[in-house]
Amino acid sequence: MPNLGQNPLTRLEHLNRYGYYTEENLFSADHLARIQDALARLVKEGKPEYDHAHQTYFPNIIEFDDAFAEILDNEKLLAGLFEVIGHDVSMYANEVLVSKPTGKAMGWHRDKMSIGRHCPNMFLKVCIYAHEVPIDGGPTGVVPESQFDIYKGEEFYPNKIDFLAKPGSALAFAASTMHRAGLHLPTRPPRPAMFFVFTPWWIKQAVYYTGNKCQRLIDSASPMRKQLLGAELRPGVSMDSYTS
Ligand SMILES: O=C(O)CCC(=O)C(=O)O
Repeated sequence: MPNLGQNPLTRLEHLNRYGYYTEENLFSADHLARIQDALARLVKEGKPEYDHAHQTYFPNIIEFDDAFAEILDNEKLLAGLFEVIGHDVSMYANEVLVSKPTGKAMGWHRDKMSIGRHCPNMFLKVCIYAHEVPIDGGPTGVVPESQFDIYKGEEFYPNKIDFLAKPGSALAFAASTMHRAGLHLPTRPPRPAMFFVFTPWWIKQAVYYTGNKCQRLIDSASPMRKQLLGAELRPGVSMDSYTS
C-alpha cells in the first residue's frame, strides 16, 4: 500500500498557523501572457500615484487593462477568498507596486493595525506575480508566526521567508503578518507585483479605490465580479445568520 501521508493544510489552516499561504499556477498561459503585456504597458504608459527612488505605485489597475480585471474571476483566487473571508467578500483595493533595484530591502511592517490582532477574515492581501522573482530581485517577504503578537518586532522573528515567486504564483497574508519587499540588487530589473486586497462586504473600501464607480467594469461584470467591485452583493448571499 502506498503511504498517502498527512493531508496538506488548508489555506486557512496555513494562514492561521504561519500567517500566510501560497498559490501556484493561477493563470492559463494566455491569461498570463496578457497580464505580462498589461504590466509592461502600465509601466510605460500608466500614470503612477507616486514614483519614488525605491518604488513606483499604480492604484486601481483593474481599470487600466481587462487582463487585470479578469484576475477577479480566477477560481483558485476565489476559492481562497471564500475559505478565508467568506461569501460576502469584496475588494478593498488593487494596485501594482514596482520595487526598484536600490541595493536594499524595504522595512518590515504590518498593514491596518487598527485590527490589532490576527483576524484574517477582515483583511487579506493577495500578492500576485507574473514574473519570476529571485532572492535578490525584491522578493516579498513574510515573517511566519508574526501574526500572533503585533507587539513584537522583527528582532523576535529570525525565521523570515522570502517568497521566490514564479509566473502565476501568489502569496496571501493577513493584516497582522509582518512583511516587506526584500533585497533588490542593482543588477536585477525592476519588479512589478500586483496587490489585491479583500475584506468582508460590510467593511468600507479604501478611500482611493474607484472600482465601485467604474461603470464600464460594472456593466460587463458577472454577479460575483459585481460583488468584488463593491457594486452589489450577489443574490443568495446574506451577511446575517438565521436559525430558521
Ligand atoms: O512590494 C512588496 O513586495 C511588499 C509590498 C508591501 O509591503 C505592502 O504592500 O505593504
